[in-house]
Amino acid sequence: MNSEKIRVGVGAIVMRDGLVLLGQRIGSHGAGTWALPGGHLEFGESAAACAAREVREETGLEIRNAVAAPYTSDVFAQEGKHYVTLFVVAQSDAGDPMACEPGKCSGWHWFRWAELPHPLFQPLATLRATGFVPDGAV
Ligand code: 8DG
Ligand code: MG
Repeated sequence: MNSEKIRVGVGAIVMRDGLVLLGQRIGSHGAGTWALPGGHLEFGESAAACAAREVREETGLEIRNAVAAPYTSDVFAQEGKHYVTLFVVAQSDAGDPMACEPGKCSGWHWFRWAELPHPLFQPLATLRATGFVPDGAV
C-alpha cells in the first residue's frame, strides 16, 4: 500500500418515509458496492453543506434537516486509500432521484436500514457494524 494523504469524505444518509437512498458505484474504488450519495469535503465546507451539494449533484434531490452522524475511518488496502467519512443524516421530501452521474452510479433506490443490499461500500459497512441506526429509520 502506498501512503497517500488521508482524505475526508461525506456520506449523506438521505431518508424518506424511513427509507435510505443508496446507489451502486461504478468505475472507481468500491465499484459494484452500494453506497450513499457523497463525495469529498471541500476546503472550508461544512459536512452538512457538502452533503447537500453532493446529493444535489448526484441525485437532483434537495435535503433538509441535515444533522451530524458518526464518522468512520476506512483503509482501502488494495487501492492504497484511507478515508475518514463524516456521515450526515437528512430528509428528502419529494422528487424522484436521478442518476445525474451515470458513469459513477447506476441508479438510486430506497432501502430499509435493516435490509441494506450487499455488498456495501466499506465506510457504510463500517458504520452499520457499529450498530448505528439513523433516527426515523424503519
Ligand atoms: P468529488 O471528487 O466530486 O468531491 O467526489 P465524487 O466524485 O462524488 O467521488 P465519490 O467517489 O462519490 O466520493 C469521494 C470519496 O468520498 C470516495 O472516493 C470515498 C469517500 N467516501 C467515503 N465514504 C463515502 C460514502 O459513504 N459515500 C460516498 N459517495 N463517498 C464516500 O469515504
Ligand atoms: Mg460521489
